[in-house]
Amino acid sequence: MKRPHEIVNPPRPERALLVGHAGRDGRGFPGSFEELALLADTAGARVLGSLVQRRGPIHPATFIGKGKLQELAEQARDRDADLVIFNDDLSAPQVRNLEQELAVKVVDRSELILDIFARRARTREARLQVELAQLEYTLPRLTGMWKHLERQAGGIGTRGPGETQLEVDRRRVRERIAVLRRDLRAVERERETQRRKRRREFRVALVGYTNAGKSTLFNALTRARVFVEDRLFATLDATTRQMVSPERQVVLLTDTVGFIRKLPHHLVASFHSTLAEAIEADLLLQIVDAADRDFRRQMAAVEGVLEQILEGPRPTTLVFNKADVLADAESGHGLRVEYPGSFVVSALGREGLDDLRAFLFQQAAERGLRCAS
Ligand SMILES: Nc1nc2c(ncn2[C@@H]2O[C@H](COP(=O)(O)OP(=O)(O)OP(=O)(O)O)[C@@H](O)[C@H]2O)c(=O)[nH]1
Ligand SMILES: [Mg+2]
Repeated sequence: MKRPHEIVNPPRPERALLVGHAGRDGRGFPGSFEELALLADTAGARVLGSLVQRRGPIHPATFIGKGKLQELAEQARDRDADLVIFNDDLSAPQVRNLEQELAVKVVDRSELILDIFARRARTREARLQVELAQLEYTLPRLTGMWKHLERQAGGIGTRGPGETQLEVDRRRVRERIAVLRRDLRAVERERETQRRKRRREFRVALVGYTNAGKSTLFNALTRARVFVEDRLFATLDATTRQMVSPERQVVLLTDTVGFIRKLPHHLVASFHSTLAEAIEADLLLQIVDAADRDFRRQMAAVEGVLEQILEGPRPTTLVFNKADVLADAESGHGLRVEYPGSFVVSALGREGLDDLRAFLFQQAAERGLRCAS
């Protein structure tokens, strides 16, 4: 029999209000703001409601204007919110001012994304990369945050007299960053050795916006069982599998982490070892959720991240996924006309995959010929 103290209640989801400034992302604003709700949900929060500043400049001290701030404070109080999530990055002083005014925790979009990555990181490599990104994000924000705590630390193990708490905190963070960088370099060397063995093979990486269906397509093409979920950032690691044609042609396919608008640049930098497979691939397949009305902006965001991580242009083939939920067959045809050389498939419904497979093997064969000559 269970004793009462053994009954564990699931943690209460944090109750969140979302805040956006419509002037920030131009026409992309509704999409990026809807996405914030998905991010909050993925992070385990319950979204109570949202508040949008439609016009006006960014307020340097509190990001939103005075009137909106008052409205937000009332909502937070009336609806018993635990936290407020902003769709844009905030400076350390802005967070401090807002927390003072609102009397609840304030989190920005980057922090939310970092939090999701931290929750979802399973492998050692992913954990190291996320922690590095989180600390890099925190370091500049430590500035002045602890002014009220500033005091002489002194004593054993500190640098000596005159060091303030802030300096101690900063130094600890920097030391930890150095350790993480060193550990990650070791991981990267290991992967590099693995990759060298594969260098003769034709390598294809699936890249694209989070939730586009990369892992579903990867599983369908390789019979792997990579984790799939209708939430953001289901995948944080790189998985590579072989595809072999009846003629024994081999293609190496890699599934990896997805991208998003305003992806914190620390994350992109620290995920270098996971993204290395994509960085070195012979061909990129950019998977696009054709059923998302924002897919063109999502494509632009993906291309932006690719530009950051690749040294030059890379052969890329577009794969429009989720054809099963497109309004009609016409829209699939329209996409193929608009983007010549692209494929329209349903990874879930396993439609259009034979053509895609044939294309990949043909590319591999052509490369084999090039290499042999
Ligand atoms: N209707 C439909 N849904 C699909 C299709 N392909 C994938 N999905 C769904 O889309 C959601 C996301 O799929 P994933 O394969 O996890 O997407 P991903 O691109 O790997 O996402 P991340 O790992 O988060 O970047 C899941 O709920 C899938 O079932 C498709 O062809 N049609
Ligand atoms: Mg995935």
